[in-house]
Amino acid sequence: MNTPRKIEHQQTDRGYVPVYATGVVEQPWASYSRSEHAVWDTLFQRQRDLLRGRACQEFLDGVERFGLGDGGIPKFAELNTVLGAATGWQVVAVEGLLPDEVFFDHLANRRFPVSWWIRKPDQLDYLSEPDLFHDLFGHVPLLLNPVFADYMQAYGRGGMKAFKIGPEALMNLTRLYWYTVEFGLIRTPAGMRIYGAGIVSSKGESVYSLDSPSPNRIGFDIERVMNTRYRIDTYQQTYFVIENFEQLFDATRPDFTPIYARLRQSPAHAAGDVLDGDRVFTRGDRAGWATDADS
Ligand code: HBI
Ligand code: FE
Repeated sequence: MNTPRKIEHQQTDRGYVPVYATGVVEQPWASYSRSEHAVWDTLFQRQRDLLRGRACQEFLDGVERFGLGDGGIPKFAELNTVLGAATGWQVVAVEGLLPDEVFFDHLANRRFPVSWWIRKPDQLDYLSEPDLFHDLFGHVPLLLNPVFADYMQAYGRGGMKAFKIGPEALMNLTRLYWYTVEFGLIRTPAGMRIYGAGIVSSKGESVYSLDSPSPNRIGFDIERVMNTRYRIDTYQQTYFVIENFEQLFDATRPDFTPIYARLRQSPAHAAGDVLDGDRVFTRGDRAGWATDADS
């Protein structure tokens, strides 16, 4: 991994930490408290038990291969030995959300940014920004799957191009990330399964996304997804379903420029819309949906 250049020391509640040009810091593993390790163990055991029969097998296999349940917050350096050998990806510790272009550059270079801090015991069920549990447990196991790993790098490259095109293209790509990497479902012979990080790291949504009659579940189509607004503050009103990870990676092969041009001509769909051309697996009954504006 090409270690980014150090640029400054940033004051955090653990004193001064070196922050690199691309937001990368060292994982302060030795300074995690017993309570922080216990938060990881609590969240891990709860989600592992809940996700049996709910998360896709590729995700569950990744969790086992990394030994994420061995007790306490994992050491990124140890995970990177396994991850680097499998798909050339590396986990890098960061302070939190990064500017889009910095984030895309990491993905384009097979570096996945993981927040070095973990939520407090009183934040188990909701927090405003992705923490170590969301990023590491939610996103990293699937990076051991070669096709999904290729998709994530292709997404990062697409993000670098979209960033140069402009805000509408960026929004189209952000929606693609949201409805696949964060909240995606996948069909399997045993039924629908979860692969999205935002779902597998959430106790409530791990159940709601598969069991609730409220949301729509619609077949994945990249233009449909890029043109559909989403919910930040509630469970999703629509989940998009892929057949397999190859379908996802293949969707990133064409140049997106003509897609962006077409989408600029058509108003975005509301998060809960069901359209004539949709492949509808479940038409939601909309129970409990928020009525305020989508993002
Ligand atoms: N930064 N650290 C971090 N993690 C993310 O998941 C992330 C980000 N910056 C931007 C971002 N995600 C989203 O805008 C993506 O849709 C690009
Ligand atoms: Fe995420």
